[in-house]
Amino acid sequence: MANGYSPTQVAIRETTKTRKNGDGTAPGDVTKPEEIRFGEVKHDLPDPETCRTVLSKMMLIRRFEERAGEMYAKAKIGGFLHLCIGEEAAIVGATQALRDGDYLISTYREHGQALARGTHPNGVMAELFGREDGCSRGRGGSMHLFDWEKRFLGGYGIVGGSLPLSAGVALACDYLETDDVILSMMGDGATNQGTFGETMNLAALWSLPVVFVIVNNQFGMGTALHRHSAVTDLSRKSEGFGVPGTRCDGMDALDVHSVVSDALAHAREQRQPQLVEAVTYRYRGHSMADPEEYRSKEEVEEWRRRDPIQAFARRLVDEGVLGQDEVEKLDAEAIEAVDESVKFADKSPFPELDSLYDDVYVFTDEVPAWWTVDERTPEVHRGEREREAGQVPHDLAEKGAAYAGVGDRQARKRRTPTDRRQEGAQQGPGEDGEAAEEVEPGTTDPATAAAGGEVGSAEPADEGGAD
Ligand SMILES: Cc1ncc(C[n+]2csc(CCOP(=O)(O)OP(=O)(O)O)c2C)c(N)n1
Ligand SMILES: [Mg+2]
Repeated sequence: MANGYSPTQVAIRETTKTRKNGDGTAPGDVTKPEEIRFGEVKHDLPDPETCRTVLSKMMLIRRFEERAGEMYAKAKIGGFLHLCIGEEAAIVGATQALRDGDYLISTYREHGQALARGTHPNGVMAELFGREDGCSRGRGGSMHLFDWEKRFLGGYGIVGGSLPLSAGVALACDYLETDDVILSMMGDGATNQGTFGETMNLAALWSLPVVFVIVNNQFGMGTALHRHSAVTDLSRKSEGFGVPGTRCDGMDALDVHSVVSDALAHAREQRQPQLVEAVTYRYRGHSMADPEEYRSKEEVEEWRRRDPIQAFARRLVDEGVLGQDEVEKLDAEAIEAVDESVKFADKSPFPELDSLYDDVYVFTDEVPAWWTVDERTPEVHRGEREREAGQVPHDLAEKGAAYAGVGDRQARKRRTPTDRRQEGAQQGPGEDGEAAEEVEPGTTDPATAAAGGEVGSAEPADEGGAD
């Protein structure tokens, strides 16, 4: 398609063709394929070892994500799951430009970042499974991978929420008089958050060593870029705040690597923040529950033809760096590593219920857990009573608190307003009494029906929720 758009997007453009974006472009000028030069060779190949590393990392991410999707379908993974299939070149190209001492922070779509940075696939898969051997010890799940050794400061569930944190880390790098830099990756949707402007302003004002990378996959959930952002050339969005930006081909790991390397060098040496927009595409839905009604199959197919892994592998074979058999071997190794990670995750135990309050930064009388007292005083010190905190979830479970009996559907049922009314009626004013008898999930009692609800239907929101 001449303009790089699917029929759906063209149709949308037709209905809005008199409208101009805030940057003066028409809504259809979003991708500017001629500027990005998708599919063109822009850089010479690096040395063979680097080529091999880049290709195998992209393959590992692709195979890992495919398998994670399957594991989600088998209910091995709960909560939300956001896959980055299609975005591998943006992720590997950017992270390969980092030094070991640099920091990386990302969004909830961050499995690829963790793997690219070197977190073992076993630890990543175990985290998705919510297991003790996960890289966040099973507490974080898909959206909150973390690996301090690799200086990967995590996924983050709040869109734009990681941006101020990255400015803080950059300030710390300066404060500690290191020449470390932080790479702060976000989605296109995050550029509409207030935190975007606030962070750009402070980063420029305080000359912070941070490089922002926008992984522009062209959608914020089901909303296309030109429908959620007035300025669609996202590399220009930070300029007014004093942070210069550059655009690159997010389907070409070498282009991303080149542009991000320059930005990192500038941030490191000149102590000036930089922004890079990598234009890419996500092949899969926003999360696993996305019916993808906002785009056509043809559009996705069109982007699949620019596949970053296939294109890179083809080039390596064409230029004689790798034989086709070696490409296949690397792919087989990626599959093997992912198979192994699934076995590892399956064997890893769930965290002990007693450890529920470990590492929680809260201290009240009700929740004795991790607290911050002056370690020089004679009172209880951090860690001394942590293990006792396990009694709390047991007590809660005995009282039938919501979620306390993990795995027991009946116990997980939230109490509805009707339940509470029934309890109140049984207890009578000012009396203590046992809770009302539980109503079978899925049954409707007259009072609830009148209020338009169904007793026992309020399961914890999973993928049916808004995310
Ligand atoms: C502050 C906030 N608002 C809304 C949401 C719900 N939400 C989750 S992902 C998302 C879209 C973000 O899109 P983008 O930044 O482009 O990242 P992508 O998912 O494409 O990687 C939204 C609105 C949220 N998590 N946080
Ligand atoms: Mg996006």
